[in-house]
Amino acid sequence: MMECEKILSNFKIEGEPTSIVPYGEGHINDTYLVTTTAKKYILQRINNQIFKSPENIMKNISAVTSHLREQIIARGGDPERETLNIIKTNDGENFYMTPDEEYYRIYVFITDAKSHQLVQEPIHFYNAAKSFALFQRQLADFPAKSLFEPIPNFHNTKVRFENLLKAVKADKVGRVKEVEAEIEFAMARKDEVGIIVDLIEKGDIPVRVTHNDTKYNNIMIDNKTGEGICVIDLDTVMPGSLLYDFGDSIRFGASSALEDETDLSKVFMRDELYEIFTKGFLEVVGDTLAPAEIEYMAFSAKLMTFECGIRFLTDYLDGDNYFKIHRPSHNLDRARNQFKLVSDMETKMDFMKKVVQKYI
Ligand code: ADP
Ligand code: GN1
Ligand code: MG
Repeated sequence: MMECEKILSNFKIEGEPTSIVPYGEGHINDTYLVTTTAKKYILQRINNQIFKSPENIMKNISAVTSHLREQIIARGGDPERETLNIIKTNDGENFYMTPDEEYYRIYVFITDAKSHQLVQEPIHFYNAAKSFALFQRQLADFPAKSLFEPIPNFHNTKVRFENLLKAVKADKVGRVKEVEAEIEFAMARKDEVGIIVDLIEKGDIPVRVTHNDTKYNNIMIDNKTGEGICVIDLDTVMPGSLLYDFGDSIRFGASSALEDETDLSKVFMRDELYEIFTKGFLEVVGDTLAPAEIEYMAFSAKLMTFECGIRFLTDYLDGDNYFKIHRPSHNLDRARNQFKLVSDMETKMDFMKKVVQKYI
């Protein structure tokens, strides 16, 4: 608490801090809810093992939120709630670096809204779809080249697959023998890992400014209206494919269970959630899609799920250095869960493609 208070004293926050508590279920940063005598804030320690240049990340977020802010104001929205608002340090910076090089930032806490781990009402997921799609649409005229790439090859599934192979070969912590079935599952799909990156390279799929981490818990759902009020977690905003955002949304939000559910009989894609998300997403960006984007939407859901599965598996084999874990088998449980979803989507690919055709 003392340490946190010292950190807070470097920021231009209103009121005196009354409590600081760990908050949220993100896998990457350390997040705290700060309550002061005046208002609430989100304090985050940026994971600088993963984000090697927090300074550039904050430049990205500052530029992107300024751009969004203008658009929100122009359409008569509330810029305090509909985008992240960075609180400056006393020196006017977007982050504070401690003497031992830890990086902290503060955002205004978005009130009267929550981020959920599971979809409670299908309408919320429809609203999330519209918000994630609007996020992209609003960034269509943002100068993509001005963005720093926070994690190179973030959704390059080919590179992710190569990383898995390297981890298998290295077998750093002796876990390979335990996960032969999962490695086999991944190997059986190796021919698919290049499909989207190759289409981007050929120019068939356009590069846009995308969010790249469109988990359902990265959107704030308004408590009263159920609208997707604000897209949060902007660390990975960078040039990418619209299919990354669509696919990753389905991966997490259309699942019947939490990402780490171990009873795999409970893990499948909820068809009605897939459909309603696709409907909402296409209502907002459908008119901007290239033919290859339309063709590969359904596939992107499967590919993003597969990619996430191999990332969890790779991290398990590497000794759990990347994602936060709360039990030794956590990354393996997550990988198995994602692979179960992949299998389920494979049986539903015709349906998934038909849904895209229905709403385009
Ligand atoms: P991570 O990168 O670790 O996932 P996030 O930026 O997603 O971190 O934050 C973790 C959680 O904190 C979110 O899921 C959400 O519940 C909460 N959160 C983050 N920013 C805000 C905000 N501005 N207002 C309210 N809650 C927030
Ligand atoms: C991480 O930060 P968070 O928890 O929203 C990860 C995503 C993964 C996701 C899996 C920067 O997201 O790429 O899809 O976990 N973020 C980063 O749940 O790697
Ligand atoms: Mg998050």
